Amino acid sequence: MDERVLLVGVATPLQNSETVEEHLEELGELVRTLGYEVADQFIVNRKEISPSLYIGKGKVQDIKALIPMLKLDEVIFDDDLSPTQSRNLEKILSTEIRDRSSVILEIFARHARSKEAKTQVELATLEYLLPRLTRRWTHLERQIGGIGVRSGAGETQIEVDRRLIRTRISKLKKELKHIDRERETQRKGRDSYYRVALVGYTNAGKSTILNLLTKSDVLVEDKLFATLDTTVRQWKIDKYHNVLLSDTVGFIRKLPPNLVASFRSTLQEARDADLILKVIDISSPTCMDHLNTVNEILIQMGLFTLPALTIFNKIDRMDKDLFGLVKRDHPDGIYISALKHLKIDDLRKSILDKLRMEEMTLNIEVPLTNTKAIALLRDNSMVIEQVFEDDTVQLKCLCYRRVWDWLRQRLESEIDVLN
Ligand SMILES: Nc1nc2c(ncn2[C@@H]2O[C@H](COP(=O)(O)OP(=O)(O)OP(=O)(O)O)[C@@H](O)[C@H]2O)c(=O)[nH]1
Ligand SMILES: [Mg+2]
Repeated sequence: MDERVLLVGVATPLQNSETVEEHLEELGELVRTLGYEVADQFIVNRKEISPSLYIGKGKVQDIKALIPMLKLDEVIFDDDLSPTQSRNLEKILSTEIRDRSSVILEIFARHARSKEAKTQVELATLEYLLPRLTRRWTHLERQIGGIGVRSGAGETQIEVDRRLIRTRISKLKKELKHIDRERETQRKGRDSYYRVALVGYTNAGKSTILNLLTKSDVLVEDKLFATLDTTVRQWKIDKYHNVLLSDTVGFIRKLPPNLVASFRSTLQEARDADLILKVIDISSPTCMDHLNTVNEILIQMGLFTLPALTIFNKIDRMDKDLFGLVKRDHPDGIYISALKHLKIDDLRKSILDKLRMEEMTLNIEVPLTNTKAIALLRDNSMVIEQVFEDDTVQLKCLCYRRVWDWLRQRLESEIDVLN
């Protein structure tokens, strides 16, 4: 039978109960992604967070009374609990206590397919568990079963477990470095492409857009964190340009920080991008919060200043009033439906406009005997015209500025570069 859970959120002077309700709604989605059943929600009003119990003693007793009544298997808090808070709560409630981070970690673990994703999730899970070993973690322990850690055991055992975990963490970090180097090698040779990265909230439609534009078949599902690995595909955006489009792991508010850190290399594709496409699901009533979260994570990753376009997807099922509001604040946004193929040409044209800003047209004359220079130009730019004269060829090429810096140096040793 499905596990039955109670979701708990805390409204404070800084966070009103309406916001908390929305956050619990989302936590509910996360929990359902794991196949659990949400029995009820519980919102507590507090002036400040209690360091020992997170919420007040009286409310803890109220929750305790609900456990047999609602036949609860778990109580899940929307915010991260400190190791002390979760330990104390577990003692009083004698049931499994979790927080949003541990739910997200479990989803990631279930959806991880590649070795890289698995390694990243295991690392994030162990870092999350390390300070919290004094309790039982039925679900997360299953994920890391391999190393024989028994949390919730006696003090000496915990010391042993901590050591095991630390050793494992450094091993995983080494493995990730290794995978990172391999990825670096793959990335070489992609320099002469314009690189576009899809980023955005989970379930916004990133993979759907990639599939539509590049005629691929990346997994698309109406569930959170369907994609964990990065996919890069070529897209012929017009007659002259092939763009590299990448799709990667989605974001969500309150994403565990060590998860973001572990997925650094997966997100590397976005780091190397010439253009970021922020994909927002405009059919969600909280789409503006999603945009804020996306921006915050981009700031954390140091990517906020990269050229970007904001794409509002799913216009086929949006609320007309919300559309008016969003459009007023984001007149430059691109409004599409990837599923219904609406306004996709707007998206293509906007990307092309950005691309052209990074591109220059070169006219270069090369002696026909200089095959090396001709090959350099052909490999690193797009030759759109060639006029042969007696013993030279006049090439008209399109080249990205960042490529030209490098190409120019290479060419200078071969020929006189005029412009
Ligand atoms: N109505 C509607 N649904 C869409 C649209 N685009 C995508 N979807 C649906 O939204 C759900 C999520 O789409 P994905 O492409 O998997 O989303 P994603 O951003 O890749 O999600 P993650 O990989 O989980 O981060 C799927 O059920 C899609 O069919 C759209 O334009 N309109
Ligand atoms: Mg996806």
